[in-house]
Amino acid sequence: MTKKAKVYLNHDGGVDDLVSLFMLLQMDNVEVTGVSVIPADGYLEPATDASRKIIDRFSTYPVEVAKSNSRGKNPFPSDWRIHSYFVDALPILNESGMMEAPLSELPAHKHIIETLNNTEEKTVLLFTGPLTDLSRALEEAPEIEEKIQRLVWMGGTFENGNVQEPEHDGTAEWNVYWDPEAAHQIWQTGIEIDLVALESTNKVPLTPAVRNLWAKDRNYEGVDFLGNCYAGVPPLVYSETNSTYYLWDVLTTAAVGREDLVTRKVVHCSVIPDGPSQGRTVIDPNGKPVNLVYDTDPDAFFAYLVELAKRAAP
Ligand code: AGV
Ligand code: CA
Repeated sequence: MTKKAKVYLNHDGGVDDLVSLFMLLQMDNVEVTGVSVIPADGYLEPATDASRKIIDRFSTYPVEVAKSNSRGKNPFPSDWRIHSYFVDALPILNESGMMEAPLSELPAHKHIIETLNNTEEKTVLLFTGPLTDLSRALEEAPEIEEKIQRLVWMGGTFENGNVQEPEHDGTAEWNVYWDPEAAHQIWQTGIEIDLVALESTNKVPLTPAVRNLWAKDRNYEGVDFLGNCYAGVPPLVYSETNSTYYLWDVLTTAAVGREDLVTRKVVHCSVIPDGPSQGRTVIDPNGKPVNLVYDTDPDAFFAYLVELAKRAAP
């Protein structure tokens, strides 16, 4: 048997962040070494509680959760952040009335340092929100760079951005925009990055057809959980709006469990740290080489998602 990859997840409490945690826990080729929650696209308390309840309900092994005390430069709209309360309140996560997954006393960035140091092998860092905690961890303990196998990040785009905010030109992706300086900082390191950009996540929108697929299999507890999570967010029907939901983080997470689901190419790029294009990732011959994940096979991806969800609680 091949060895399980050690994966540490830092997420920011959106619906797809929490579904990502759920999926990661079902992968037989992955061991989750720790989880931390940053209050970017969600609120800290419900996102942390929901994470612990997902571990309680759907993990076969113990996983510790840590809260971040990081704050971003450009806050997410509260209309989006509020979704973390919805997932936390789902009956399936509250049936036992308990919350047993251990909560670390350390803030997320210190929890990252501790977990990497306590893990013998190199760790795959999976970030489905901004990079603030990683940037703070490296500032405090630069030596942990050697314990990182690679960073798989949902972030960035070289096409249209998804930030529609005053004083911004719309070229950035939100996870970069929330803390552009953190991303800029990580681009100065030697860490290998798989950048799951909007180019690929645009191919996996939430649609009524996808919802129907999950509804058909709702007799599986895990698939019912998926359907319920995504019942709280708007699908793509006629044309995209500012609130249309994609499976951004879930595709990113799937790319960890099944590398063949996505297509990569190396691009040299940098991050704009301030001004009207802050958070934009740009092609730059003198920039950092990253593995840009720009394409996927949506059918294979959705099939993998359902396969994992069925495994959770048949
Ligand atoms: O830009 C995508 C990132 C992903 O990590 N997040 C959502 C995913 O968790 C921000 C975001 C962009 N558009 C959104 C977002 C929307 N319409 N609703 C909620 N979050
Ligand atoms: Ca996210």
